[in-house]
Amino acid sequence: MDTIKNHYRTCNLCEAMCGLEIKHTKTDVISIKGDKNDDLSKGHICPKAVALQDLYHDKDRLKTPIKRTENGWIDISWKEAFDDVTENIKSIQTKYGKNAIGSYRGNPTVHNIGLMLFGTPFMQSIGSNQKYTATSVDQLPHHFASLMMFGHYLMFPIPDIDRTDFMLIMGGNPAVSNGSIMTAPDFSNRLKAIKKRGGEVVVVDPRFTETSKLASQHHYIKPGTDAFLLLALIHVVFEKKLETKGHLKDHLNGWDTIKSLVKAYPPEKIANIVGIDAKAITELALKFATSKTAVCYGRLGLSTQEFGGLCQWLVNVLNCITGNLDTEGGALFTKPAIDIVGMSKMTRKTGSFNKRQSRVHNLPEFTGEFPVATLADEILTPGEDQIKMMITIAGNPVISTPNGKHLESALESLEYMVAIDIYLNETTKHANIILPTTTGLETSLYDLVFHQFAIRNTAKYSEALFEKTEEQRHDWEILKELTTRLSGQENPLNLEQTLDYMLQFSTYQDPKLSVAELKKHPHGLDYGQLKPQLPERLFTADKKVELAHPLFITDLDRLNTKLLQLENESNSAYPFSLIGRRGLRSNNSWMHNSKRLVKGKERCTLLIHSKDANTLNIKDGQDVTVTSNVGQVKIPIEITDSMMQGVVSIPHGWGHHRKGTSISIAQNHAGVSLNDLTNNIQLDTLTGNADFSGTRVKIED
Ligand SMILES: Nc1nc2c(c(=O)[nH]1)N[C@H]1C(S)=C(S)[C@@H](COP(=O)(O)OP(=O)(O)OC[C@H]3O[C@@H](n4cnc5c(=O)[nH]c(N)nc54)[C@H](O)[C@@H]3O)O[C@H]1N2
Ligand SMILES: Nc1nc2c(c(=O)[nH]1)N[C@H]1C(S)=C(S)[C@@H](COP(=O)(O)OP(=O)(O)OC[C@H]3O[C@@H](n4cnc5c(=O)[nH]c(N)nc54)[C@H](O)[C@@H]3O)O[C@H]1N2
Ligand code: SF4
Ligand SMILES: [Mo]
Repeated sequence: MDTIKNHYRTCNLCEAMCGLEIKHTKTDVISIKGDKNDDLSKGHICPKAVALQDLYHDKDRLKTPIKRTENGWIDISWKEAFDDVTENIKSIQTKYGKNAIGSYRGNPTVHNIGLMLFGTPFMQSIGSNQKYTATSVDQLPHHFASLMMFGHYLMFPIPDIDRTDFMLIMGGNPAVSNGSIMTAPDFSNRLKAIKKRGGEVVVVDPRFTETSKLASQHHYIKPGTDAFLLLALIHVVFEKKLETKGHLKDHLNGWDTIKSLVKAYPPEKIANIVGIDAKAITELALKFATSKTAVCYGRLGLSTQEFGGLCQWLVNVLNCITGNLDTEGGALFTKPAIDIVGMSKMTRKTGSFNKRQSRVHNLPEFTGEFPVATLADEILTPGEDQIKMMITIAGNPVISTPNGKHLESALESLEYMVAIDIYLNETTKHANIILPTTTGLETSLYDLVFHQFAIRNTAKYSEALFEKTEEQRHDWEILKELTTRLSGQENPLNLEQTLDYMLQFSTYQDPKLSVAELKKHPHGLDYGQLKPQLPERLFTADKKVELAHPLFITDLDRLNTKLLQLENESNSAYPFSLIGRRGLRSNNSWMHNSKRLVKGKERCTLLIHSKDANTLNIKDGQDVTVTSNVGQVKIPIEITDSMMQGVVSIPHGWGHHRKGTSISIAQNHAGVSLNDLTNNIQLDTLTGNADFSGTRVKIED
C-alpha cells in the first residue's frame, strides 16, 4: 500500500492565503483540511480548497499543447508549439510593429509565483505597449488613490481588523469573498470578534449580504452613489469638529481644501441620492469619528463604479481625518518579508499614470497598462498599432470583462492568438495554440502580493505536493522558454533561485531568509501585527500624504454633474440597476468544472425583491429576460428581500454555454454571463476602471 503523508501548503485560490493540511499518497489526495498551525489562518478553510483535488484530477485539464486546425484541435509537441508561437510573434512584429501584439493577464497570475517572477521579463521580450490585465475590472482605483496620495501604487492601507473598534464595510462581502486587499483568513470570526469586544461593524451595500448578517447594522445604498455618502460623512466629521490630524499633523497636504470642499455635501442634500436618510448618515459619521479606533474599508463594489477613483480616495480621506490612517485599529501599511513596496526604493518602480493614451478610446495608461475597456476596439479598429495577435495568460476576459460578446468577435478577427492556460474555455478557444500549465497542487508558491496586503507581517513558502508529469510544464518554464527565444538571452535562474535572490533583501533576517529556510517553516513565519510607518514609508516627493490631489478635485466636477442628473433622472427604459455577487463555492469564471462545487441548487439566478417581482408579476424560479443597452440574457429569478428595491443581482463568472469549449461539468451548469449585459465603454473616466456596478436593465417575462 502507498504510504500516507501530510503536506502543508497555502491555498492559492483566493487572497486569504489559508494554510492547508493535505493527507495524500504518491498520486492521490486523501483529505484536505485547514492547517491549525498556520499562523495566519489557524485552521480555517472554505469549500474551494477541498476542490483543489478536483482540479488536480480534472480530465478536462490540458496537459500537452494543442493546436487549432480545420479538423479541430490536435495535440502537438512542446517544441512544435514553442516554434509556432515564437515564429508568429516575430513575423507579426516584423510586419506590423511591436505594438501589434496585445496581452491580457488574468487574476490567477497574482496567485502564481511563476507568473509573477517570469511575467515581467516575458513582457519585456515582447516589448509592446498594448498590455492589459484584470486590474482594470477590479482594483485599479485603489492603485490610483495610493499613487496619488502616498506616491506608490501598491501602498495599500490595510484594515487592522483584529484591533479596531468600528469597521465600516462598503462594497465588499468578505464573508463570502474571504477578503480582498485585506488578507484576513476566517474573516467572519474576526468580524464577530470586533462585536464581542464591544465594537461595531456597519455594512453599506445594495444587498443585505452574508457579511451584513454578521454585522451590527446594514444600510442599503443606491449603486454607484457611494462617493456622495463618503463626502457627507466627511462633511459631518468637520461640521462637528471631530477631525484630528493625530501623529500625521506635520505630514498632510490639502487639509483645508478637503475641509472646505465637503461643505457642499451635507447629509440632507445627498440623502435621497444615496437612499439613506440624513439622520442615519450623521449618526454613522459620529460613531465612526468618536470610536476609539475605526476603519473604513471599500472594496470591489466601490471600485467598479462610475466614481471608483473618488470612492477609494475618499475612503482614505475619511480614515485620515478621523486619525485612523497609519494607526493601530485603523488602516495600516504592511512590511512583509519580501517587501515589494520597500524594494521600490531601489527599483524606483512606484507606478505611473497617463504617460500615454490608448489609441482608440484615448484612455490613460496606468503603470504600463491600458484599461481593458478598450481592448476589443484596439483589435477591431484598423490603423497603426492595431492589435493583430493576442497572448492571454491565466485570464478569461470573454467572461470576466464587460461586453464579453464584443471581445469574442474581436478575438475571432485576430491573425493569431496564444493562450497560456489550463483549460479550453470561453477565451482560450479563440487561440491558435494553447500552452497548458501545471496548477494548484503541482506548483510551489510564495505569495509575493498577498503577504503585502495581509493583516499581519508574514512569510511562507509552499512546495509542490505532486510532481508534474514528464509532459507537463510550469507557467514559469513556459515563460522562460519563450523569453529566451525572443530575447536571445537565457536567464540562468530557475524559480527557487529567483526567489532566493529576492529573499536576500528581506526586511527580516532572524533567521536569515532563503527558500531552504522557509522550507523549514511549512506553517509560515509570523512577524507580528502591522505597525505605523508614516511618514518614512511615503513615496511622495515631500514625504507628505496628498489629501487633495488636483486630479480628484477636478473629478468632483463630474460628480457634481451627476448629482444634478440624479436629482432629475427617471430611468423608465431600463428601470432596474444590476449588480454582481460572488458565491462561496465559485471562483471567478474558472472553477465550475468541479462537481463538488457546482452540485445542488441552481446558483446563477437573478435576485430580485419581492415587491419588484410582484409589480412585474413574476414568480420564484421563473425564467425572465434581462436586457441592457448591450445585450440580453435569460435567467431564472430568485425572490429575496435581501435586495434593495429597484436593484437586481446576477453572480459574476458564469455563462459556460458557449460552443467549442471543453469543460464538461461547467457546460452542464452553464448559467449566464453577467458581462453579456455590462458595457465595455462605461467607465470611471478618472482611472479607466470598468463601471459595472449598477448597469441599467429591464426585466420581462
Ligand atoms: N461583471 C463583473 N465582472 C467582473 C467581476 C465582477 O464582480 N462583475 N469581477 C472582476 C474581478 S474582481 C476579476 S479579478 C476578474 C477576473 O478576470 P480573469 O482573470 O480574466 O478571469 P478568471 O475567471 O480569474 O480566469 C482565470 C483564467 O486562468 C486560468 N487559470 C487558472 N489557474 C491557472 C494557472 O495556474 N495558470 C494558468 N496559466 N492559468 C490558470 C483559468 O482556466 C481561466 O481561464 O473578473 C472581473 N470581472
Ligand atoms: N468565493 C469567492 N471568493 C472570491 C472570489 C470569487 O469569485 N468567489 N473572487 C476573488 C476576487 S478576484 C476578488 S477581487 C474578491 C472581491 O471581493 P469583494 O470586494 O468582497 O467582492 P464581492 O463579493 O463581489 O462584493 C462586492 C459587494 O459590493 C456590492 N456592491 C455592488 N455595487 C455596489 C455599489 O455601488 N455600492 C456599494 N456600496 N456596494 C456595491 C455587492 O452587492 C457586493 O456585496 O473576491 C475574491 N474572493
Ligand atoms: S478562503 Fe480562499 S485561501 Fe482560504 S481555503 Fe478558501 S479559497 Fe483557499
Ligand atoms: Mo478580483
